[in-house]
Amino acid sequence: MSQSILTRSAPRQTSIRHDWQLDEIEALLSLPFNDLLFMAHGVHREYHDPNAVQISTLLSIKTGGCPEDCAYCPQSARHDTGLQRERLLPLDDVIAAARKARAAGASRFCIGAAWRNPTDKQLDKVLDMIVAVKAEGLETCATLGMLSAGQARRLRAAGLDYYNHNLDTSPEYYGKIITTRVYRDRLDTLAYVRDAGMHVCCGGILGMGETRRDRAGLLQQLANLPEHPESVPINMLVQVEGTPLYGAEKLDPLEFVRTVATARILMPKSIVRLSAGRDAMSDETQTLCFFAGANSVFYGEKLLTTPNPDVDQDRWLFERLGLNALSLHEAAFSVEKINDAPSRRP
Ligand code: SAM
Ligand code: DTB
Ligand code: SF4
Repeated sequence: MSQSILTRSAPRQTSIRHDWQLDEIEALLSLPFNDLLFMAHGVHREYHDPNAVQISTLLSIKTGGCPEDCAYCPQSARHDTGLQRERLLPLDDVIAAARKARAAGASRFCIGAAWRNPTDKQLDKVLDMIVAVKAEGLETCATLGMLSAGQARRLRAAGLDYYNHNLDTSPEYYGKIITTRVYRDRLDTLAYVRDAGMHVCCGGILGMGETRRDRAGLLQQLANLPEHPESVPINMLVQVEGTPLYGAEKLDPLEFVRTVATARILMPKSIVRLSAGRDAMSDETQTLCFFAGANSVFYGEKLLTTPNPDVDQDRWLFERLGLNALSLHEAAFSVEKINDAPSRRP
């Protein structure tokens, strides 16, 4: 266990809030960079082992042909991206991929489907996959689109640990990106997931032409949920030719780091995942994100359909930074124990 000596016995001062105002969040995002990173890193150390990074692996179980019109997504049937549509993967392929992910050191295996929502018949097949992946000793996560309350309960009963469902952007900007569903639909699914007793994985995408105020708006929605999502994936848009957002003005990487830092301050306990977009990101930008409070990545050469840094490249980065790829549950638990131990010195 790699508990940093610098975190030991640090009392927690940052409280968990759910009443963040938009202006407050925008003010954080606009702080001088060093002040923002100093604050975010301080919060990070209060709640997490600063030298631990959790690794998750993604598998697309149903690729392409999605009826939704998300302007960023290569899997929408409405955009001509040249992506080959595929049928639902057979169970054995999913098990083989989970074994490979575990052998590479992943602690969580996430399956994704290009659906608006699963039908009950499709869900039956996914439930078998969840049972099988759990039997391999991995935490399970799924992202299948919108769910009914009953579907959320069935997923939980099968043993699903996390459900990923992103808000993607601010409520105000959402209509510019997606017209086939509304923000409320996303919030409803998140509530069903929570009520069913699953952990929530919810974040968004930056670099879609949104303003800083929109980024603040996204973070406000996440931070003011009744409970903070356990995982908050922050994606940098992967620009795919054929999607409406291909050619959009690129976001300044330092603005991306600012958003990660602000997410860490607003949601101290959550695991903040540096998600899509790492392939086009410098090691230095990623390093700043880890300093700012990111403590999870997707590992493996492919996300769902787009490239991700290869495993050797990531290992080399972690080695240079002294970051340990371990189960963050384990790491968070150990910090919890240290901080909350009755024998703790003041
Ligand atoms: N269809 C389901 C849904 O939309 O909820 C699950 C799969 S969908 C691909 C999962 C998430 O991937 C989206 O919510 C979005 O945040 C992210 N995503 C998709 N395309 C992306 C891209 N080109 N760049 C960055 N993130 C992307
Ligand atoms: C998330 O926030 N990012 C991941 C995961 N959740 C499912 C997906 C990224 C997808 C990037 C585009 C692709 O590979 O198709
Ligand atoms: Fe479909 Fe999900 Fe892609 Fe939207 S993000 S087009 S819902 S696969």
